[in-house]
Amino acid sequence: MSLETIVDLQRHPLSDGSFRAASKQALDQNGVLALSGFLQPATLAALVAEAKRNEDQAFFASSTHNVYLTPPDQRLASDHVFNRQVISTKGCICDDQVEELSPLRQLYNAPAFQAFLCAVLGEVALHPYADPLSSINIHYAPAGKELGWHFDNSEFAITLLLQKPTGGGAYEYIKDLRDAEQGEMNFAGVEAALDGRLEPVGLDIQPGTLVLFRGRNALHRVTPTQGDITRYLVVLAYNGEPGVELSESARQTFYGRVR
Ligand SMILES: O=C(O)CCC(=O)C(=O)O
Ligand SMILES: [Fe+2]
Repeated sequence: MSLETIVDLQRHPLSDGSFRAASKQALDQNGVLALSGFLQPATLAALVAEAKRNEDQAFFASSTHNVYLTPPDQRLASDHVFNRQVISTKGCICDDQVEELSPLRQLYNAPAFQAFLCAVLGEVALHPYADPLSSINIHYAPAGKELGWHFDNSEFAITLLLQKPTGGGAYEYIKDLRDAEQGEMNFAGVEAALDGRLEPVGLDIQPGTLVLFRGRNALHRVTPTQGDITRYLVVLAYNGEPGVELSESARQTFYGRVR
């Protein structure tokens, strides 16, 4: 299957210099880039069917986690913001459960797609996660399920919304809330966010939209789904360096296993 049967390249000419420049500018300015109608309608329909077919394999998170996706720090009080627990209940299937012939694998590996991402992200090359679970995930959020506030392990993430619920399921974020590269955790800012004293930005997108976001320093969450249409969302995860694994605590929380 060629890339143009997966991606609407008329609307989103991934190899075009000015398209790349505009995309990079949007990402740098907003911390998020949303390309609507990215997936070709037939591919979107095939991916919804694929997600549905494999829904019964999903693991649903049931433990809590801190926003940094790390184990608690015993030296800090249990009510310290570092140790504050939030709830994630969404389900997920991992890379090793994504179908061998899925268009998601073709998109993930396509040189022209990766070259576009590199140009927009300012990376030299992209590498899959070194663990067998984390590169391609499909998330499932039926009624009442959510993804709690967190910062990503990875610098950036790419998502594709496949199916949008009637209500809820909204992606919300607060940009530049910490500076992980400088070791700045910004406990005061995170506490303000968790207490609802900072107004998050909401991103309202339609199925078939590709979203690229820098989630390492932006606090973000997905609100609980309302109604009986399950939210289906794909995450395509890459790293700027080879050999990186998702942390074991994050894998345990979201996959229920580490391998
Ligand atoms: O479901 C989404 O839109 C965002 C997913 C996300 O933040 C994550 O997988 O870390
Ligand atoms: Fe995230």
